[in-house]
Amino acid sequence: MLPIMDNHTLITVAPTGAESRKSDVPALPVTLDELVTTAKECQAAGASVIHVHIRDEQARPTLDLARLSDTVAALREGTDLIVQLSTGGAVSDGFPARLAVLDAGPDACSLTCGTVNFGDEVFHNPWPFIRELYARTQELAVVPEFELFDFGHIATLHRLLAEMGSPHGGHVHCDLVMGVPGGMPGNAATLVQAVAALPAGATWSATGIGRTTLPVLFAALSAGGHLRVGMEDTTSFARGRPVTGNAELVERAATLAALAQRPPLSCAQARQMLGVSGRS
Ligand code: KMH
Ligand code: ZN
Repeated sequence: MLPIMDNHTLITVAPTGAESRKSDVPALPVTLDELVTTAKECQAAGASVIHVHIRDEQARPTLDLARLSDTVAALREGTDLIVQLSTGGAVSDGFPARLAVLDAGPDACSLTCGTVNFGDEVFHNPWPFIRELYARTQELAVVPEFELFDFGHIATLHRLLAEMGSPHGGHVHCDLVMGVPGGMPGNAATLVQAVAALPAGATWSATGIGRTTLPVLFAALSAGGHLRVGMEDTTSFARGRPVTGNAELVERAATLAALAQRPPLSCAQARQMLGVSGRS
């Protein structure tokens, strides 16, 4: 029998991000209530991981620790989703605040493996910061997901694992973030090359930003990968049709995964695959 991860699909939802403005995208979940509501809907639709960025009272991105801790608690209370906090934050966030995210006690966190041009900005992830963040995940028993925006990030992931050993939980899971202006393009040929370069035994998901969403989703499914979807990555459902909520993106991913004979993993199965411990 195939291992569960080979005939099922992990669906991660990234509902908010740090880039879109609520005033431009009214359906974006920015309050804690909106986030928990969308999280429940997305779990029901087939998501098992939630990648979390939060906003302040004015709906601006924040890494405020008390707010992050409340968010982790509320998502645990309201859902079974694996709570993965973003350590990327917004491009304007400094390294100390990004490291401190782990003090909010999430199950998991994102860990980007290199600096990348990010539209007109730069998303800074120098090697010493990557090392420090990784060491902190190991100390605090947080499972990292390695975010890979470009091929150099894959080389850095190999270096990180060689120098610092396995992640907490013992399993390497990567997310290919494709189609960022400045990163690798979001298309099937690039995805296949990137997957071939990943560490042996790693599992991977992929997401395509903006109009690369669908090409990357179909390529990931056909190459045996997992999926990340959500309004962090796209605010259009189809040409000229804005997303009305994260759940419809998860529903579409779950439907396509089921058609591909790899239905969504449950939250418990996702925990097992990623090495995230159950909640006590
Ligand atoms: N908002 C981007 C600058 C992550 O969450 O770890 C970084 C990002 C990656 O979204
Ligand atoms: Zn993010």
